[in-house]
Amino acid sequence: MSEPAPYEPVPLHFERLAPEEQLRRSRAFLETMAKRRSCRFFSQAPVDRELIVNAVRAAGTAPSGANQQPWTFVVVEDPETKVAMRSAAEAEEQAFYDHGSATWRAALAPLGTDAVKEHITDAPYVIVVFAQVHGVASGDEPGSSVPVKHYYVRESVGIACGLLIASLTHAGLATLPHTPSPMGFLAPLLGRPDAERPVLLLPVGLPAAGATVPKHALWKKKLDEILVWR
Ligand code: IYR
Repeated sequence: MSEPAPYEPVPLHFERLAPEEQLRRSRAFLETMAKRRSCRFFSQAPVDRELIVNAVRAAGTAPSGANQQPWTFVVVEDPETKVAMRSAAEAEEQAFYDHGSATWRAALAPLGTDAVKEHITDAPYVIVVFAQVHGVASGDEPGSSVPVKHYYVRESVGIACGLLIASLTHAGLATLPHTPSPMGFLAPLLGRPDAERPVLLLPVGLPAAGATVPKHALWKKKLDEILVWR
């Protein structure tokens, strides 16, 4: 089995910003993020692949438990694969909207969601984020492999998803974090190994002409409801 890398400190490269520049960047980023809204209606207009690649690279810089980086980002652009994902997701969603928890459905009512998921086929890209519940290392026998325990997988992948959405938003793209439940169809459909679990399906693109958002989604908690100083 491969040994872990030894501890070896190297210099930290850190760009110190002037206070005014810190404030300028902080405010500009806040202004961009404050305008972000999940978008359910996508134009089919193409989007530069580099925007997607750069966002995945940014997500891949996320801190993670033991720096194990337990994530895989599958970018679906193939129309047939999108159609297959949409029909599998819609079948799951239909079951949820017909028979799912009444309390849950009531909580979603202000969002106006339903089982129709045209965003999966309309958006030029759908990024499917997978969590690697364990890693794989080569075993003692030639050609064999052994599982490697991964730590804080949910937290790590959650942080990476946040960076992914922030990066795409910063690049002027619209996204929709979509979590069809239980998403069991995604790993086989996308040819992912057993150790990977889907976490998020993220259509990415530009909003369709006339796209709307639910008024309820404009509401964000006030600062004093989310920030506590001690
Ligand atoms: N997965 C369903 C239901 C849904 C659940 C939550 I939590 C939402 O914030 C929105 C929808 C769907 O995508 O319609």
